[in-house]
Amino acid sequence: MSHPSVEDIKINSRRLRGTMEAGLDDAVTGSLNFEDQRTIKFHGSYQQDDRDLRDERRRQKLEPAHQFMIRIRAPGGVFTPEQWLKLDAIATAYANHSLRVTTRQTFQIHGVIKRELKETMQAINAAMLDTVSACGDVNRNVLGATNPLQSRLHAQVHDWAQRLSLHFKPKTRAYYEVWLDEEKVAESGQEQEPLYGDAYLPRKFKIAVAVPPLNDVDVFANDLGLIAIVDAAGELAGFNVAIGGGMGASHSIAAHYPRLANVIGFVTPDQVFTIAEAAVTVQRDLGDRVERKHARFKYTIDDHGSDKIVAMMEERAGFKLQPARPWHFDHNGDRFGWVEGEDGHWHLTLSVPSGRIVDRPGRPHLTGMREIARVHRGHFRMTCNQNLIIAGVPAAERERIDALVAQHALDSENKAPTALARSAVACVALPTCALAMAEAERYLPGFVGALEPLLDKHGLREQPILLRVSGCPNGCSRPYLAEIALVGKAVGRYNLMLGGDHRGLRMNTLYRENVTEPEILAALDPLLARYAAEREPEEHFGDFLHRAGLIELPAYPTHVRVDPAEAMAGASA
Ligand code: SRM
Ligand code: SF4
Repeated sequence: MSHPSVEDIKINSRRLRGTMEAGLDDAVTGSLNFEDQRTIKFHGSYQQDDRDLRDERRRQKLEPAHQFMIRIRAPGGVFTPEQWLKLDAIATAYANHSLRVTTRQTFQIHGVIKRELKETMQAINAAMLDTVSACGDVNRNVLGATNPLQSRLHAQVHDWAQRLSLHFKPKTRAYYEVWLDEEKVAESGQEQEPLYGDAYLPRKFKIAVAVPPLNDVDVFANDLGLIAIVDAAGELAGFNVAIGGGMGASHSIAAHYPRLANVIGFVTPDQVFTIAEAAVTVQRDLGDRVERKHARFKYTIDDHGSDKIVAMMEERAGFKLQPARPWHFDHNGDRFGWVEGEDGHWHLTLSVPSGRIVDRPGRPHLTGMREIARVHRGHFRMTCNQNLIIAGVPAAERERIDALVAQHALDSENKAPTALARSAVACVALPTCALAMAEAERYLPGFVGALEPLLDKHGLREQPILLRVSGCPNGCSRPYLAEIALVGKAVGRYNLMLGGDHRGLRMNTLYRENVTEPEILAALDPLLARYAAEREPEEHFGDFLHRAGLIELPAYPTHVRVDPAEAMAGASA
């Protein structure tokens, strides 16, 4: 029997209700039916199965070990200590005893069984959090810059992220009925969705707000990027607008490619919602509703031409974009350790290996963060590089936080032997991700360990080289923006991509295809040797590879949409 298309499922879902309530009550299986597995994504959850157990369960003629991943909607990535404690309790009671910071600065929990799914959703709600639109063909978690130095701007940007998230939240009450037992009213299932319409968007849509000089949100990887522009008095003048970023690709299918957003102009703060709505609705109306792999905004833009899309956006918005204003990004990473913010509070950024907060022998990170949340009076900020900031600490409290950090080895990764290890990012991949072709999160420590002797040999221990690992070409760790990236092809085999920059402005390119760890190390050794010997002062690895002519720009049909040199000078591409 063939399954209905996702487009049909959305339209027939009675505004994202489907048959989920009955499915949750069905005790015979740990799974939802095909349609509801698609619909539940809009509620922030994915049905998965433990892939480590898949073969064994098949042998035993058991259904797969079905379980659910839940993703929180947290625009700007800020959590209170009370919320932390509640999430920790949820992860411990219902999930796999870990909290996973994602590359979109929120939390995922894994391993929730169907029988406990509703209880878990209710517990999340009791923490004053929700999971609406964390997944699905709608606007996703809105990213906001986390730079702790700019406390005042951070508050503003966080507010923008919140408001944008709210603005693009679907109007359906499905979430509240299915999970929170909200009473059904006459129009249940027929709510108006003025922004999205009956079939929602063709595909996910992502928005990020960056504050130069840090591009910690990787703004150009988003469907809609907003780059805050500050005037001479330090006030927010508005935003440069960039459209059409996306990392998803397929191995060997040239038509599926990553793309950096192109900057199309500048808007004042009062124009932001209008232009964002114009982008979303143009994509809603023009995006590909037949081939999902070709349905992101980036393809709509490339198929119709950026000029046409911008003209349509301007027409819908009712105003012309101003020319883009100068901006400059220094880098797209996090700065670790304590810094004092403009507001006099202190902020401690901790490097979290692949964002996984869990108790391991000698590194009781989940317990440690629980202890900190019990005494901390500020808040916690998640970064888009899967790290966390204990934010808003009064000077007098630093010692107490430091003691808890040390006691629970929460700074173990801040003290990692190489700068590369501290900033590395890896997606979840196996065992929970259904699309993983190779390990990523579980492989990162081993790979970083294997690279260490090479970095040592060439005196590059403290050189910040950006490494990102993804278990498949979908690019959840934004690997195509890394100086060194491994993109999974099969178990133990990766495409080695090289030459991204450290500002999120240039994509890397394929250097070796389908290689194993020894082959990767053998390929990197001479490049690192030349880099160590020939680099110019302050020159980064990715930039060096290009200057030395050791790699070329990528062969994607559209590749670098923002020329780094122009971007440095503030021009738009
Ligand atoms: Fe992602 C799908 C995990 C950020 C591009 N992503 C998935 C799924 C849900 C697999 C699936 O569809 O069955 C993964 C769940 C794994 C698991 O077990 O948890 C998954 N993506 C993640 C996270 C958790 C990676 C991480 O280690 O942090 C990130 C969650 C973000 C969040 O909180 O919302 C995550 N995913 C990203 C990013 C990075 C970003 O947004 O800045 C990208 C690249 C940007 C983009 O969207 O183009 C990304 N994920 C994808 C794609 C490719 C989409 C495409 O255009 O082709 C897929 C596959 C799909 O949607 O079909 C995907
Ligand atoms: Fe899964 Fe691939 Fe995303 Fe990694 S990049 S989490 S393997 S979909």
